[in-house]
Amino acid sequence: MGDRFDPVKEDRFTFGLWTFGNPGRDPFGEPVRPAPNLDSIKRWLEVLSELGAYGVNLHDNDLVPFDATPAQRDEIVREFKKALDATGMKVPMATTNLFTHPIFKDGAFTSNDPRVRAFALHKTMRAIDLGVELGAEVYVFWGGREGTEVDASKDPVTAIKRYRECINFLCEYCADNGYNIKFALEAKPNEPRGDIFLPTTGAMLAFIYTLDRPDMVGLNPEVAHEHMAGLNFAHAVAQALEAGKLFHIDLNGQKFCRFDQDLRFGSEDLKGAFFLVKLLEDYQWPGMRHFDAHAYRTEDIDGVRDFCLGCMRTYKILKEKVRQFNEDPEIQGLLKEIQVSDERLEACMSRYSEDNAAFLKNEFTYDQVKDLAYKGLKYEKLDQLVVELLLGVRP
Ligand code: GCO
Ligand code: MN
Ligand code: MN
Repeated sequence: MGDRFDPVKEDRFTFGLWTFGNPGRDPFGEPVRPAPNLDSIKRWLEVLSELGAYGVNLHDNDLVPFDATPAQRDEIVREFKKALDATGMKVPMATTNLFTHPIFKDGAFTSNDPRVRAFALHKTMRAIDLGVELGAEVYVFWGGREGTEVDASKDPVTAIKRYRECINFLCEYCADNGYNIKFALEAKPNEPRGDIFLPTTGAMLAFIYTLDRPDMVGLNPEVAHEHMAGLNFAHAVAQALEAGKLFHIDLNGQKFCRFDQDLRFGSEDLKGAFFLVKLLEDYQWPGMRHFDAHAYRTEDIDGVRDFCLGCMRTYKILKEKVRQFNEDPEIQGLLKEIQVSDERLEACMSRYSEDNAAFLKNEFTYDQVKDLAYKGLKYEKLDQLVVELLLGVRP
């Protein structure tokens, strides 16, 4: 489109091979675009690089078919690396497909059958090797099949213990091999399972602190997954960020409380997308801006290109809106009024002491706040200013 919102490598935008490669199959309809193969992947590396993307991420089987021989694997990886070099594209994140093959129909790390769990570890260790070979420094775990439809079939406490055992095992594997890689866990409430274990970013965060090596493990929150659960995504990301656990992010669009739509970033809930970008930019979060989404089923290959460009441009446009928000005198003036400060009180609340408690309990009474109870906070005005800023009519 040729303006300042066109992406450049420094923006650090990445796409999964499974995103631009998505053939548009859904539970009711056949693919509408060709299935990806090594040649089309190579072409996409060129297209994305020209568009200004920084890199691609992959599941093991996005690149190497499930049944490839070791020699075929090596040949594919060699070719792929050549294409990466030629286009300057990087692979900052990798992950394992533990959901497509029928062997994982009742879970991988939480399967009732130890043979399936063992195979999940076998597959993941090899996929981690591949990720490390390609230069990935973040390894994502999305437990798509880790769940149930039939609650009688699985004790959920046992399932969590199995999950923990596998993540612990894989952390040791990476440490033992000296791999410079961190794990990022991705929560989702349901789909493809009726219910997926550890369904929200918050649940995943609590799980991390029960692991043997919590320092190695963080989060990969996804817009769509939190919106499926009806939650405020920016709030989930903020908690991860504040805890130093935002290791990766899956950006996309999603109508609330529906099936997993994986829409173009910013195509739904623009205000939510704005506050997400604001959070990441205000806190100068250093990670990749990764898109885990796919083009509408109405699109051909040109439409997929439009989709990729759209994700990146919308992010950059919202980033510009964040700058405007932060410099808008009226908005900033209102915020100053709203965000009151009181040094004495704040110092008193910041640390418990007998004196501080006595002051708050005995001297600081309702009398001193009663005027606040019915005082308007001007949030209507503030929010309207945000809406007008997003609609492009602020000066
Ligand atoms: C989904 C998930 C996946 C994962 C991917 C990487 O709902 O299908 O979001 O796209 O992010 O498997 O782990
Ligand atoms: Mn998803
Ligand atoms: Mn995802």
